Amino acid sequence: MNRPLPLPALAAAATLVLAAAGCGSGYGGGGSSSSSASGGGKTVSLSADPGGALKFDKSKVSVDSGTKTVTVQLKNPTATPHAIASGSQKGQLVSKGGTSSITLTGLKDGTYQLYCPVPGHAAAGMKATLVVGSGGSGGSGDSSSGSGGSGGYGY
Ligand SMILES: [Cu+2]
Repeated sequence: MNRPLPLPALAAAATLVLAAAGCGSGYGGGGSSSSSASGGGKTVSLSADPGGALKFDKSKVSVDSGTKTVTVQLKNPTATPHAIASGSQKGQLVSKGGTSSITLTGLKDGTYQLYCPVPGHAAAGMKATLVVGSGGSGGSGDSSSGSGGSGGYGY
């Protein structure tokens, strides 16, 4: 009546399931970070003006043409809180010794505005331009004039 259970087989099956689950989650996390490293992702660094002026240490940072992912880091050596932002993406507000960063994805050749989102700072000059490619005037001109024209017709 008692059928002997194939214990070693059960144990092996359970081990396989656990191993598969472990691999799935582990590889998912690793995949995204390795793709940003191998997929042309770049990191550019800025610093808030060490003297306390409301500006960055550079007004322009550039990355190679075709770069789709850029991590922008802002170091803040001053006691005034600052952060880095671009468009609607805002990095963490940091004060002395901190680094604020954002990662911009899906970029095309062209120019992107970087700024400090603290009220008044960008207006006072705390901003910079991220250039993807060689200035990108051709590329960005294409897309903006194209969509403007079709928008008019659509209405
Ligand atoms: Cu600021």
